[in-house]
Amino acid sequence: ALQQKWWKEAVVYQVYPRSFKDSDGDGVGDIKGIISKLDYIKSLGIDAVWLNPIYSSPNDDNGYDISNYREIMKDFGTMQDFDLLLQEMHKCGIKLIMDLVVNHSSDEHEWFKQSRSSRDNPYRNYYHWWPAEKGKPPYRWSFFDVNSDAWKYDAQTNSYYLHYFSQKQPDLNWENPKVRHEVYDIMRFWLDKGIDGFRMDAFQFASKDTTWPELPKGYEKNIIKYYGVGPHLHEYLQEMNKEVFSKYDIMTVAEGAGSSPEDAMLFVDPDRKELNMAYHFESVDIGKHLKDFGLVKYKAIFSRYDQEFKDKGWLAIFLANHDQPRMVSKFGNDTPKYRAISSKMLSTFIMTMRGTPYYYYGDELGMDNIRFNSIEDYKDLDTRNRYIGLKNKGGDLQAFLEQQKQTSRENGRTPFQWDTTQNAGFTTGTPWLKVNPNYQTINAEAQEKDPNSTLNYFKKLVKLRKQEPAFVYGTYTLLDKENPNVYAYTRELNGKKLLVLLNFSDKEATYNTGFLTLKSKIILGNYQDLINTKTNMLRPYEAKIIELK
Ligand code: TEU
Repeated sequence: ALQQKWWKEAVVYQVYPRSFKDSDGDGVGDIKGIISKLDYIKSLGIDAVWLNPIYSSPNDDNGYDISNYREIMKDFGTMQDFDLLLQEMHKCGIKLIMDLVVNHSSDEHEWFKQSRSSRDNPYRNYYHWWPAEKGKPPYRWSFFDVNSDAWKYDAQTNSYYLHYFSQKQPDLNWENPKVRHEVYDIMRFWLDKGIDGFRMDAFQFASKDTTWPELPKGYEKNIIKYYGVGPHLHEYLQEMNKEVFSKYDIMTVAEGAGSSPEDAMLFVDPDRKELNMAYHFESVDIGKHLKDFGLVKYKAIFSRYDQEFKDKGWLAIFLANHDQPRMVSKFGNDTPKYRAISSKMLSTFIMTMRGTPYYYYGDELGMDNIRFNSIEDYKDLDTRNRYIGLKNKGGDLQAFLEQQKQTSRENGRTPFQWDTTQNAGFTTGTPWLKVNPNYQTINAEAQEKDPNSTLNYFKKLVKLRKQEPAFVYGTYTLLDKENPNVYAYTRELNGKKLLVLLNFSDKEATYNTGFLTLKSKIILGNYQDLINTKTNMLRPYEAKIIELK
């Protein structure tokens, strides 16, 4: 039987601090802003908040480039603000999960400044260097580099340094025990303040084959296979567990966990003493929209992972985060007619699957993609650098911008829509990123008053999950596997059997689960009238949770 743990029973709400609430009118969200909205966060009924990085950073990649791991970013406030936030959250019974970004630091971190200054500097081996007299290093692909080249020439020591992400995010050398112990110290610094866990950013990439072999042509199309789970990764995680995690009652989650359910298990098998749970990218790396990818294949991904995890280990369930477009725009339907109903259907999915739900701020309102028209609107280096790269190659910029309207991760980073006042109540100044003009209709204030809003529906789902252990620990069984429109499954624990029916299409859809449900009780549904009009039929984007008798 699965072990009971608080982090398996928790619902995690992700706050993107830059865009949540600005308290001082500089257009950037901050810690005081979050504190001022703790009542709202508490009203959701969630258990834990995962906060994206709030450490000092020149913000090349919105805080994922850290220049001091023990300081708070000026835009976000002070260490005093942070201590207050943690204290106030704990008073409300909410736990705080911090982002730990240690595959790389900022190039403005003191370690890197030292490291690049001379070849014999004591910090030289904190990063990966390749002396230029050996020629060009074997090609390494980079996520954010304009030329997709992860080696950057640095004239000061006539050497190249490695950066899987941007030029301002040099990769730390995890083979160096000094680096590892510096990181453990940083982790203790935050854990001793009383935080409740870490999300391990890009950590699957931390270990590299430092003999730098040539990789096969086109390997970047399968990047996780080549960059994820390097030769010593699991040794590092075990050491980290022994040195740090085992001494605290916390939760840890791997962002990315190799390229298969078997890979993922190795991160979280409790016997191995590494991390608590993992989230994989297979179910989000499906291209532009789920309807093009196909529901049958999509269901198969979740079912395959669940199969591997049925007896041990634990996964996170998510449809969106700050690296993704908005959930409803990618997996649902954000036209006015279906936006709310399909948002509710997707929330039903996240909250009834096996795994800890990670729910992204604003999805409870059904916030959708902003779809910027111009490159000037984008602030994200991901979109901007790819645009420049394409421009240099003479590529089709118009087509690129069109595609970004659907896929850019900045679609998911627009300011939270609080009310109908200026800038949706996010800031009194000029917001760092445009506010979605639909805030006049989509905002928290209006939805709090409307009993049928996506917000109130989400709260019901959270309550239901908290009341019903079958949603946490119950076995998952996929039904009607080949159905291209309906995702149907049961969750079952100690004789209690819950049936979840989700119509992912904009048409009426039939299903065949093999159960007679006419007499069963519908516990929750996203349509106002819960009556079954026709048997074995769901209305467009309908979601139902039924207790089978
Ligand atoms: O993302 C790591 C990651 O693996 C990326 O591939 C991610 O899928 C990509 O950014 C999508 O465009 C983490 C953070 O979540 C991301 O925000 C950071 O930019 C990145 O690390 C570098 O720290």
